[in-house]
Amino acid sequence: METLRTQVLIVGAGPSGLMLGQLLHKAGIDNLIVERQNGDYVLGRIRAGVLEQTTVDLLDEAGVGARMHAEGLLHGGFELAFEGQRHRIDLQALTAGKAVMVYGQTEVTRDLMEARAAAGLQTLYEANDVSLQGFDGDTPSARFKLAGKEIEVRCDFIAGCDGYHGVSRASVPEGAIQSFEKVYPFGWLGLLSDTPPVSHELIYGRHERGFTLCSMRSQTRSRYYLQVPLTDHVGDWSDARFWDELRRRLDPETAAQLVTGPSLEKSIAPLRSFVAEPMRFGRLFLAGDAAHIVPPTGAKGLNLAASDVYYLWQALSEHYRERSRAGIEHYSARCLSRIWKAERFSWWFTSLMHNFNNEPAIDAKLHRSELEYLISSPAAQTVMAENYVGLPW
Ligand code: RFL
Ligand code: PHB
Repeated sequence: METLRTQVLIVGAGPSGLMLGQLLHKAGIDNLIVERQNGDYVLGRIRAGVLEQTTVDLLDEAGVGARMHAEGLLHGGFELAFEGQRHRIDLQALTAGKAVMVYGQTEVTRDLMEARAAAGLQTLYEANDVSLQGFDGDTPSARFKLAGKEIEVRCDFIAGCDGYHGVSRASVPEGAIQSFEKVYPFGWLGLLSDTPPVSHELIYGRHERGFTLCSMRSQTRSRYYLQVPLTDHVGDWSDARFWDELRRRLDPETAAQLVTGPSLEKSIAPLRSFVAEPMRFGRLFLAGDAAHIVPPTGAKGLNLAASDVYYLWQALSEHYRERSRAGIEHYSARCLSRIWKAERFSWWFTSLMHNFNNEPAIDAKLHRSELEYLISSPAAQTVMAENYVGLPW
């Protein structure tokens, strides 16, 4: 067995792991990433599209912001659509000038991967059977197989950035962790196409046939989502069926603007609210989707991953710089305070905009009334805008 040594071992080369690796490197802290998949697979997952200002700032801090600023689209508002009408939520006016950045997770990941390679930092891709040991004591380590070879990595800390299905959370003894979970009775069918977006801002739509989201990756690339039953498969949805269904759920004016084309990607994602507490077990930290999931309606998942990474980077920097344990001790509570607020917002926005099967008639009436209140009340819109642009760290 080959033995390697690093200060921080990061499990998972998604956005959380790559962001953390870059920030630790800038702080002079040695790190190694182990990833189960290959790099192309990680880049092939089409996910988030909306970055909060604080996430943009963190990517700048990590030294990977240049292409994002050149190619990303700043959005000062979005639209809510229901009953054939669109209503703008003016984020900038409601939050004293804040906006969000539309820049795909794929691009964030690519920028981070390139920066990591340029800095000569090591990522071990296609690592199999990763197992974690000793994190409850002073000598944590990980073992895995790489091209048939057994490898052990000894480290000071392990950062579990390996997503919802990763090994890190699963390595924690059952009695030490508590999970809170809600699974929604529908999924999102996403379609990516090289067609101009139907509108210059995002449109979140409530419709009796189900929720729709019109989003984008650039002026020439669109991303659309449809609420679908959990029993549906991607194979059930030809491109033509997708576009027909989307058109039916849009107001006539928007539907008339829709430009369709062949899909580059189509996938169905289930919707879930999930939090695991606490987020630190001795020398093992969980960050990003490894510790929590939000339904995508509020665009919070990647942004929460960024705030976890920020707190962890601060905690580890303090430890190595000042031998202080304060950041490490407070890591979990700091993260969870922000996470629960984003969980609340994502659950609320999801409940408001989706069609729940067998929903009692009164619930549908209450949702409609809430939407009407929202579009008529600057106070209610301010609450929504403050959450959408992102709560402070
Ligand atoms: P990831 O991206 O899942 O990466 C985890 C990595 O760990 C690897 N891994 C392992 N490696 C080694 N050993 C093991 N045993 C391993 N097990 C797993 C995996 O291969 C993977 O590479 O988690 P991370 O880095 O925490 O990032 C989280 C984000 O990906 C996620 O929160 C967002 O995509 C959520 N999300 C959105 N977030 C936003 O902020 N704004 C959005 O607009 C937004 N839209 C979305 C979304 C997620 C979606 N889906 C499909 C879930 C839209 C959708 C449709
Ligand atoms: C996306 O563009 O993928 C996207 C945008 C906003 C969301 C969720 C996903 O709320």
